[in-house]
Amino acid sequence: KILIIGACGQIGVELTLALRKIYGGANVVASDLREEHELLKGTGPYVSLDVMNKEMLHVLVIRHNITQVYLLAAILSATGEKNPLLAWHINMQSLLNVLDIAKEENLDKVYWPSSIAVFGPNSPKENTPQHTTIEPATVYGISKFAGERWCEYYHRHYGVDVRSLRYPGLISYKSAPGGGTTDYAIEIFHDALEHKQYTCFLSENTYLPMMYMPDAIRATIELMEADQQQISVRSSYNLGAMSFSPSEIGNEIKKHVPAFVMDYAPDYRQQIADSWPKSIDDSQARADWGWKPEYDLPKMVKDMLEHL
Ligand code: VAH
Repeated sequence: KILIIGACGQIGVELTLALRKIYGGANVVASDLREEHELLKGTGPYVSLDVMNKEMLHVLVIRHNITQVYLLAAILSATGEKNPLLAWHINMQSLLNVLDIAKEENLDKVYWPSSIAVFGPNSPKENTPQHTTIEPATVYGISKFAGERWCEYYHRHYGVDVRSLRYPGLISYKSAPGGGTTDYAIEIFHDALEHKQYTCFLSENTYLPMMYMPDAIRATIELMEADQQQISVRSSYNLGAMSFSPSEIGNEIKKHVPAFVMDYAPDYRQQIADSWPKSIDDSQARADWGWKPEYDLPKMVKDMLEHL
């Protein structure tokens, strides 16, 4: 059975629904600190869980016969900069709790997301390679990079089959984002439809690697279903789909909402975005387990607006 930790978050809701469709609702236990998300109600078992409570997590894994854990709970980049030590503590201890229980209970597989946020100002900005200088400039990035090192350690020393993807900024409409720097690319849709206006907290030419949620969910499942010998990266795979700037997504939205206007008021999140790559080289993921994105900017904008 699968346990999803952080099932009510932006990724968690969609990953829970996708996994339940494949493996059956009863075989996917959803958990979060928060109460059950509307979209999850009636689709399978839900338990309240604080992943920082290792004993509680261990009991839950045994009681529900869990054999795979997806750990999605984390403090994201923007929120993390407001509370550095809390973000470090939560992002690291939650992962260590899961990895150690995976070792003790000999779990089949573990999934844990990293991020392009591991790259810092000294990494190549264009087509950032899988292996390169990695000097994260945010607490979130530091915790994700350290987490990647721990994943590789637990795989090498204890044989834990933990797999990971460095997600770009993710755009979705089913569940609210959780305090990320790329959240502008979600807010812009809601404001375009409600107010036909959006004030962006990043400057107009801030290019960032981005991906539509359906691609991210499919990548996660394809990675987790790959044979072990296909996996050559046990830290975290670079994963890419597209890159765009606020003005580019604004212009694409304007094709559907002609009255839409946009202005810019960069805030503290501009420095975070400026420390990240503009585009990602994900050739290792394509070579190892056949990764291929399906959504580009026009296709994503059309789908987002149709659903919203
Ligand atoms: C964030 N959405 O902004 C996350 C992600 C690459 C961005 O890690 O913090």
